[in-house]
Amino acid sequence: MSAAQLRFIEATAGSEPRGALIDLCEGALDGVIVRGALPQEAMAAAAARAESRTDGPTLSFSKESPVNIYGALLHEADASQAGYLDAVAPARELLRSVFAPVDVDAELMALLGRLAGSRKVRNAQSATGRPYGTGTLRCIEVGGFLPVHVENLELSRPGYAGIRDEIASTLLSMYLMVQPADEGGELAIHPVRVDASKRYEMSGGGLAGESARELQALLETTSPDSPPLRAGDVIVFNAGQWFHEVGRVGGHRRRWTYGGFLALSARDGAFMVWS
Ligand SMILES: O=C(O)CCC(=O)C(=O)O
Repeated sequence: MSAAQLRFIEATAGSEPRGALIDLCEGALDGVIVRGALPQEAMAAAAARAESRTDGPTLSFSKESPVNIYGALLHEADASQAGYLDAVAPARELLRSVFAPVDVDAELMALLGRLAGSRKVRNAQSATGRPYGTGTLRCIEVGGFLPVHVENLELSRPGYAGIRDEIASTLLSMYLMVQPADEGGELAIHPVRVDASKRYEMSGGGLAGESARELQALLETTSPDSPPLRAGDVIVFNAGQWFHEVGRVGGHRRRWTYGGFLALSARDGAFMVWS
C-alpha cells in the first residue's frame, strides 16, 4: 500500500474526454465525473419506482450495514457463474422497468464508448458466449455504509473464474448516482493504492489482521477525495487500485446508485463491462 495524490477530471454529458478510460488504466488519471449524464427527473422517477417495489432485492447484506442489491453481481457468484449468467436477462428486465423510459444500460454503454475513444466497449462474455450484466442497482439504507475496500482484491473471488485470465488492466468502477443520501453517504476515495505484489490478509471481502491495521494507519495520515455526486452524475474511477468506501447514510433518505465494473480485455483490446 502506498499514498499518493489523486487526479480527477470533470466533464459535462456529451463532451466527455475521449480516451479517458485508457488514461485511467495507465494511471495518468484516477477518476472522471460526468455531470448530468442522465436527467435528474428520470433519476427521481427511477428512485421512486425502486422504493415502491414489493419484491425483495437479489442480495441483501445486513450484518453491520443494511445494503440491498438488485441484479446479478459477479462478486457473489460461484466458480461456475451459472447462477450469475442465468440471472443476467431477468435482471436487465427488472432494471429496465425501474428506469423506463430511460434505457439505463444503453445510455451507460454509450457514455463509456465516448470515454473509451478508439477502443470498443462491450459486455464481458462467458466461454460459451453468454453475456455478463452491465450493472446492479444498489440501495444503502439509512444507517448503512460500505467499508473501505479495493476492487482488484475481489479478483480472487470464485465468480471471477470466467474472466480473471482475460482481465488486462486494473478494474474500473462506474457509478450512476440515482438518489444521493440527504446526509452523509459520500463516496470517499482514499489516496492509498493497493500493492499488486503483496499478499493481503482478507476476511469476508475486506482486509483483516495486519493488513487492516496497516491500511488504517495510512488512512489516518491522508485525506480522501469525496467528489459530490448529484442525481444523474456518473463517476468512473480506478476502484481497482484506490481504496474507497461509502460513509454512513444519515438523514431520512436511502442512497440509490446503479453501478458496474469494467477492464481491458486481453482477448480483443476492448473494454469489457460486467455487473
Ligand atoms: O456506491 C458507490 O458510490 C460506490 C460503491 C462501491 O464502492 C462498491 O459497490 O464497491
